Amino acid sequence: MTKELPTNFLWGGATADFQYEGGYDEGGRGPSTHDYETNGSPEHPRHHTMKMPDGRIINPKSSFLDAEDVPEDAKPVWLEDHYYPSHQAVDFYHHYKEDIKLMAGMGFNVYRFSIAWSRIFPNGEETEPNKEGLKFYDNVLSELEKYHIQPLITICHDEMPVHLALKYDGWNSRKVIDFYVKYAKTLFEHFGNRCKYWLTFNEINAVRGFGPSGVHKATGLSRYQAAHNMFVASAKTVSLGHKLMPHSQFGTMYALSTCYPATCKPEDVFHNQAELRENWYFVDTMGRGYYPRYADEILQHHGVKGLSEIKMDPSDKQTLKEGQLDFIAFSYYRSNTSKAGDAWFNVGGSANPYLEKTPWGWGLDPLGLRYTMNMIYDRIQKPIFIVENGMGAIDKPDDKGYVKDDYRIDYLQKHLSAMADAINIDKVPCIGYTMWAPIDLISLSTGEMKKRYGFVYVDMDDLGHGSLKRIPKKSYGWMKHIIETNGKAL
Ligand code: BGP
Repeated sequence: MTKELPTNFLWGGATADFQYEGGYDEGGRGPSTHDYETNGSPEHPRHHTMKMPDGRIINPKSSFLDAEDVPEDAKPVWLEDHYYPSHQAVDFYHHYKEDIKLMAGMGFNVYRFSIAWSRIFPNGEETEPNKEGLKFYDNVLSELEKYHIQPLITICHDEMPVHLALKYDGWNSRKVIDFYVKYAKTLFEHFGNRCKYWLTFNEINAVRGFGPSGVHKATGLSRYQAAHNMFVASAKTVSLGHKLMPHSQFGTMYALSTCYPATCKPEDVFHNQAELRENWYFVDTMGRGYYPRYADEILQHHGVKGLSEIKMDPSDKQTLKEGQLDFIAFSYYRSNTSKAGDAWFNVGGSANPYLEKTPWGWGLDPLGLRYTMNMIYDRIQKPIFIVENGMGAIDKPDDKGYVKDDYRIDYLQKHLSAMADAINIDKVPCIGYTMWAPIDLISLSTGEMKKRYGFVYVDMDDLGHGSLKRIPKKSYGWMKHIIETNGKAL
């Protein structure tokens, strides 16, 4: 069967502001929750306790404010003099012209990026947006238009102005819904005629474990309250977007690295069904516009009695119904396994003996991508969009900075072939594919540079030292050819 894709298929790459953009104190940008993360160097592990500006001590486990994970022996410290990855990142802020040209060189016709909320509303509560912040993204859009690359904008990628996290406890508060909708409306009024595809949130289902909620004391209840408030914020935004921009299309992005039962023992299979529902809870509610019948079961896994414990407004039901998503966007990197007795959201998963693994233990599973695409479409009959997939690896440049990343080519070849089979053989409608991440940037989970994903090498190390020079890798030319042939060469 041919691997050639439909003519209107969108090919591109995806990035997130705090891992890529830098310029954290330029152009009037306010501090974002991500600005308070350390890097992941051995001397200063990323999961570090730190003091927030208001004196509270937090441990931003992974990328989020989550106090319950502070280890008992942690010594609270203010890490003022340490390197924070989001401060410079790889400086797209000053390299956007060069980077977009490199993307165009591969033939991209879509580029997914996130807007930094605190660049538009520095503390989240202002009534007027920051003009310089809008101007920066205007410039980015103009550059994309020059090369006929259409944007796919993530409104909120795991972050918020730190002020909203501190003052309101992030998404735990309904007040943040209004701040978010005001922010989204500003984007629609300003960029609406230049962008068709929008994502309201990145990996929203991560809220259940280590999520991007800005919640200070994360408990089962506060996490699921945050999720509810995010559902409502997303639905309001989708309805508003449809009204202001009749041709717009909305998705939310889910982390859907799938999960298999560790064995065919019925108890493991049954446990795995519930583990999968942990994610479907988010997809079903936003894709269908109402909470699924198993919602209470999921909440009980997290110590919440049921939906009756979540604070809702009487109008929320209608809001969710009206603000359903147009497409389902997801990230896929690997698959996991689960067995009876495993903790919920066991993202590391039990070992799968049939899969090879990356240096970070992520099981490589291209067929799992095809399986996931089918599962989503069977469930929610709406188009899908693969908005993240890629291979984090330790690249070793030669003395000219050139990286021969055959392993990445192999990973992408297999995953893109599986995707083409899902589209051509299984008839799953898929709008496009944006590879994470076209240019090397900072890893979310490790805060390091050494876990690289790009088609383009960036000369920078874990502590932010380097020339920031961009050098295309071997995979750059390979991907260019795949896009040129619209997948036929896979
Ligand atoms: C997703 C995030 C991205 C990105 C990616 C790769 O969860 O949406 O922001 O970083 O994962 O993960 P990592 O950087 O941890 O390897």
